[in-house]
Amino acid sequence: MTLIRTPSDIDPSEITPESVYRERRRFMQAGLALSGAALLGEAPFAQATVTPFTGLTRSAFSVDESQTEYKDVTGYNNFYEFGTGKEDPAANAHTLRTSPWSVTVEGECAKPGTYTLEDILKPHALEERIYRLRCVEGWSMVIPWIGFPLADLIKRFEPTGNAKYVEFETLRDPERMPGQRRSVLHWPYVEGLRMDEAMHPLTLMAVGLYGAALPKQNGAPIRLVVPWKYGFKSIKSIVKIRFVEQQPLSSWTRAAPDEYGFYSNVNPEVDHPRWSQRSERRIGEFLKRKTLMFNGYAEQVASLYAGMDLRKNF
Ligand SMILES: Nc1nc2c(c(=O)[nH]1)N[C@H]1C(S)=C(S)[C@@H](COP(=O)(O)O)O[C@H]1N2
Ligand SMILES: [Mo]
Repeated sequence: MTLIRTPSDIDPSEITPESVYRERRRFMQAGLALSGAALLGEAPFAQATVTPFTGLTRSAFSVDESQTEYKDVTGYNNFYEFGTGKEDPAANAHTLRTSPWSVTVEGECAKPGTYTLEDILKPHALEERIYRLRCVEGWSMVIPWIGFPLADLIKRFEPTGNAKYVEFETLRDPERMPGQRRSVLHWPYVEGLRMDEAMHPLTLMAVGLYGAALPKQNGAPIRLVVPWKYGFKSIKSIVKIRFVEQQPLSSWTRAAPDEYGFYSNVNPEVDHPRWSQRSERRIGEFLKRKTLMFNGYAEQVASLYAGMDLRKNF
């Protein structure tokens, strides 16, 4: 029995992320943020349930663009385990049980095992990162995530020289994930990254957004965020991390290999077979924007793909 509630135990009605967030912004502007960050490193989830994440430092990787409204970030989602409609996850994800939660680490590493969420999170200081997220369907958002670099987590498991890729799996639980009773995708949802992509400092393990724990529809209690790739690479509600030698077969590639390749870097030059990828609708805006190479993160990540044909490796 644990007396410490994890953020995902907290009913969304107990928190008002937008007002909490505004409050925190005021604190940060007053220059009082740093003391909170030190506190947070100790026991991030033992704090008052009303403000699970206060005083976080904002990562220098953040973009300085206006953030998508909280109601859209949490009300317009893709999480096929809870239905294929954009409003289905917010309506249905309450059945997801996020506590207890554990992550099983397998494959080419020295420290495989099953780790509780608390074990996973304990050594990591959380920070806020405001990232663009661009869905392959042609819409985008700007989201203030809370998390820590995936690289720091991976290092703890000591991957061997044979670990060329990392494969991730979402929970499989058809009782509580009604979308899994239909075979729209092969379950569990699988995604993967090449090791250098996984170790890139932009690649984030997220546990919150807008100052509070991840809502279930956004992939509670822990998810990946890879900001230069199409949104579907950012797998939600992760229960398995596997270090492998062969390139993983992701659920989307398996479903439609001509449409969703392994790399799935945001690339306005390579159309989806059924639509252009030249522009996108930023949710909340009226006019379309031009889609940027690597979703605007080219300066940081283009070198990962030097010498690769990005039309072939789409
Ligand atoms: N397990 C799982 N992860 C998933 C998905 C999904 O259906 N199942 N959808 C993906 C897609 S297509 C997108 S665009 C993003 C959306 O994240 P958001 O709803 O938090 O904005 O989650 C990704 N992660
Ligand atoms: Mo997506």
